[in-house]
Amino acid sequence: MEYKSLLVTYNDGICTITINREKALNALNRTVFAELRYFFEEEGPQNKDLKGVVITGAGSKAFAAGADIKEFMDLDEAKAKSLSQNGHEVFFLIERFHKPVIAAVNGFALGGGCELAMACHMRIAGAKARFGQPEVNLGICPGYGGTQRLVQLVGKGKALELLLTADMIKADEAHRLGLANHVVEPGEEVAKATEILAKIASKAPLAVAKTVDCVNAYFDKHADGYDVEASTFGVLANSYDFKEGSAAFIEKRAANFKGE
Ligand code: DAK
Repeated sequence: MEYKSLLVTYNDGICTITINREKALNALNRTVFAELRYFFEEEGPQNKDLKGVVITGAGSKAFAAGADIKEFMDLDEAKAKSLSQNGHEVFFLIERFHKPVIAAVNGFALGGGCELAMACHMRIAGAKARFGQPEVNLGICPGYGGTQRLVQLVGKGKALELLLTADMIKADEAHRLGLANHVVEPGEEVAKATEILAKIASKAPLAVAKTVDCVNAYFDKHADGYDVEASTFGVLANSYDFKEGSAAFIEKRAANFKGE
């Protein structure tokens, strides 16, 4: 696919996806959603050399300043619901992706932008990053999972405060609340995310993917996370990588994992 609103680049197996709408503060329009869907449904899964994905925003001002408000003007109830469901599907693809996905939050992450960052497995915030869910200012509620994932990350009380006041918080506060994993100097967000992905890439790939599934099961109301963990443990204990990993430990050498 020829991307129009994303820049997709690869370096040593790590893919960096840059939302490339700097003039609109990287607001998430329909094209961004369609292209994210294509990457996480088609291009990413087909790439056998992929080690992980960083998502960031073009320029130094914004990660993504929200859903594109200019696309909201012609919405009726049915269209808005379907738009929200489409956003949920795309963000589930990210949350359930078989390789780690890290948001490198280089500026404003507001509304849909904060929701995109929260769908990623981790968030690295530049010191100038700002997080917030300002939907109530517009007369709506979050539509891309914000009411669910913010609660998961910061707890109900603080999530409700942020959602109901529409307050924007700084990177340090996001870190203190558990919304950001690390705070780094502005401009260092992608490098820090890449460093973490490179470390994870040295681990057993199947174990990494399945661990994400187990953690996601905790938040799945239809799954028993402990059952999922026990079954997953069984599958992994039967894998080539487990035999290799344990043999490598005993032989005091680096493991040569195959992801099998
Ligand atoms: N959408 C479209 N354009 C945006 C935008 C956005 N979210 N945010 C900024 N821009 C555009 C501005 O219109 C402006 O464009 P021009 O006027 O130059 O053409 C350009 O980016 C630069 O913005 P500013 O001039 O405003 O820049 P400032 O530095 O003065 O202010 C700011 C930066 C981030 C504080 C400000 O831009 C701002 O407040 N932006 C809006 C933040 C916001 O409210 N975001 C939306 C959150 S609500 C749903 C699904 C999802 C959602 C809702 C419903 N359904 C399925 C129905 C989620 C909604 C949201 O994300």
